[in-house]
Amino acid sequence: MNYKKDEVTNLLNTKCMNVFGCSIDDATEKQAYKTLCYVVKDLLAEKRSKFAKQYKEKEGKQVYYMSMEFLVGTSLRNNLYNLGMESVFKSALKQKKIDINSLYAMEPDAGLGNGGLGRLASCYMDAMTSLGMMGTGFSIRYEFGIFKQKIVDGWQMEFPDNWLEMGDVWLNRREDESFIIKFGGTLKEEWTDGKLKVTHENYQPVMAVPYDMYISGYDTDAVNKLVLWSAKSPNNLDMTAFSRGEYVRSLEENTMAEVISKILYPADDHIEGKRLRIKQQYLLVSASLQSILLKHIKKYKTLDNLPDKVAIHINDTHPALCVPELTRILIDEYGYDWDKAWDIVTRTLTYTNHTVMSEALERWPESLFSAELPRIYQIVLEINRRLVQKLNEVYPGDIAKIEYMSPVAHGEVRMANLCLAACHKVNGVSKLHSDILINSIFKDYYNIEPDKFTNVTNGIAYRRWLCQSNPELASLIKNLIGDKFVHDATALEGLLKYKGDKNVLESLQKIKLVKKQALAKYISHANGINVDPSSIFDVQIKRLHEYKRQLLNVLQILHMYNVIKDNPNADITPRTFVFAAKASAGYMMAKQIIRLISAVADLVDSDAAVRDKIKVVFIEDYKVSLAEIIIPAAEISEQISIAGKEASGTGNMKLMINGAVTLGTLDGANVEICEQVGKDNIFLFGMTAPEVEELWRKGYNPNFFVTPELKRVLDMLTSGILGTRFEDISKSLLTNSFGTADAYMTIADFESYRQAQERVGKEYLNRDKFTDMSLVNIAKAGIFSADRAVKEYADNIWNIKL
Ligand code: 6GP
Repeated sequence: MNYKKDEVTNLLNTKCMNVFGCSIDDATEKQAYKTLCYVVKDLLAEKRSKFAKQYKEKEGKQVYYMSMEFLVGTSLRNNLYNLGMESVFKSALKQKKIDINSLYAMEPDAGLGNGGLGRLASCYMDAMTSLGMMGTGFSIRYEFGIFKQKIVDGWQMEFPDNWLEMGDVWLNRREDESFIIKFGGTLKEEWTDGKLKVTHENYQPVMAVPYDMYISGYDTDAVNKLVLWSAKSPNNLDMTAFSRGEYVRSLEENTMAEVISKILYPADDHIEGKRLRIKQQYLLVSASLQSILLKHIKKYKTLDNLPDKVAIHINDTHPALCVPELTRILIDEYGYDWDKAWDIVTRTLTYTNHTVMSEALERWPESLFSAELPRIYQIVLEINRRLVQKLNEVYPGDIAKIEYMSPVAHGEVRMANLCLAACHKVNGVSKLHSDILINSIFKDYYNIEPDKFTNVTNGIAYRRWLCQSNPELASLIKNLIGDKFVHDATALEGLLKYKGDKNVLESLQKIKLVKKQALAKYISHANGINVDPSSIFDVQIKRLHEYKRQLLNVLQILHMYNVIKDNPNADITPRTFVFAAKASAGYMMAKQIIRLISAVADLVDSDAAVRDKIKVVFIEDYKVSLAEIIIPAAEISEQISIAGKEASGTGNMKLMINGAVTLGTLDGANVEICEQVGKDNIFLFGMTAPEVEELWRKGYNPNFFVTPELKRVLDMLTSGILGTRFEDISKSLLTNSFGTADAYMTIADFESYRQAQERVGKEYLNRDKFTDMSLVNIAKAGIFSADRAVKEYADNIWNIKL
């Protein structure tokens, strides 16, 4: 958008006067921040209205992206950047003696997600918008997003994240577009004219109120919306009840309804089968579908063409209730018969799986499901009945297989099977992951409908992760290869011609140093620890989960500690190990691992012989805005999950595009990163996914893999040297019975990891060679852009022409 400085000043003044009754000169910092956000929101609203009008006339197909999570992070800088107005606002504010950076710093992260899948959803909203697509995200307006983490004496403590206080500036409430959602109750069945009519009675109504958040894209006419539903009681204050003394009870009912959208469940890659969670899921699904269909019918006067005009995407199984709910609405509210309704449902819905971890495969006890959602349950049973009938023809008599594939079996409703039965496209999120899906957990479905399955390797909103988080690097790249890469990430390959160019390598090193200094400053402020910016910054930042193997990293650090203790003059390249990770609140082993990291940090720091060679830092409260500080400073990107378990990873891509070299297993998208950069530009170690499988088959006994060095490290866990004795961790690695010891094969991969870490230390000494590796990583990161991924979704999954 083209605005001059004076015009921007005018906008700010007028808005400030309207909202706060003073000019921007007299505003407090908080008022200035809110004014700026409101002005930006108005600009987006104006663009949105033009875009929506154009799109309506075109009658183009649109995407609805249903996700229980969107990890938005901050929006202000991103919106200004996307509108191309950062510098004009900066100078207008500067004239008023306001530093735009201090306003940026006031914005809380919208942390409406746990990690991978939620951040991916936000990256895809950015890409859909930048590509000019009409894409709407649907989720929940959690009053409290992902908890704030503090580490107290090594323990993770969780505190509520009251993000709305400053974050609600971006939201537009649209009360008049609310919908009623029905929970519980009973069903009345009547046959009239040979047709069964089901009426849902005695239910508890909850109102779903939408809040819109605009999503901007880079250099595009499009502005999209993220619609967040909030639960509200539909009962107004009942004065009769009040006079009967039942006021408190009626208020209690209100509160119960409103609890639904209070808080994000803080668990990723595993489920919590709680009543409130299923209510959240149904609120999201039912409200969104009612709104989509109402809009569609207004425009086209029919729902027959829904699959031609609308793609509804199910982001992991959390919104899988879309399957029965869409069927229900078509039948109960729009009078379709089963076959026609099911045809529309199956041609409209698509599904992405984000994990193979069995504890994440959502299942609900039938008793809970049927009590909360009686009509939906009835529909699920009918879907199941018809499916089983069909499967009996394909696999006659193979009861075990049919049961395995059924949405309802053994007293449970299984959400993944519901998606597999209904969605016309199903995808994994990296080549390896998609292969694992069709060769193992979804194999039986794949065998009957192979064309349904496809892969879209994840991608990132690289303009946020490179251009905005690391403007220094972006500007160097622009100077070298021009600015085509800002639109088309594959243009980054142009950097390859600077391989071995001394000047360029020096500039890259200088920029890395600046970003490392910035992170060092943050660490000194946040942790009170001084780290040396000339040491290697070795970074593992992601959720804490055993399969991600932060533990492997820590064990190797203890080994380095021993090497230095044995020989204080050992040739060890100084290293700063940075961790940041939230553990799901009830995940005890993950919390123990955080405690171990803190204990190792203390041990290393308390030892004069070691502290100059290694530092261990656990930065609290990992979130999008913190990642934006850590990632540009990273030199080694730890992606060390047990092969076969990390579906893709996206941090690996963000780190790569900022020049960090991956130290990783051949897992998830690491495989494709390796394909891109070649084996010389990545530090690989460990077993491959088939080797892991093979070892399980043969029978894995970790004790056979314990080397003398590792034995020494493992003994330290329980010797008391760490202050605390980490018996649980030690046991989980070595002595669990029933063959479950070391379920993530940390011990089997240790030696190979140790050697890889040794290589890292050595190769870093040749700074130009290492920087060359870094350059290749930046140059080859283009394929991992969300623009590419979303184009693939449009082509292969949503059937949308761009
Ligand atoms: C994550 C996967 O663990 C990660 O590998 C992937 O990159 C990301 O999804 C995006 O695809 N999974 C989740 O966040 C999750 O909750 C149920 O899966």
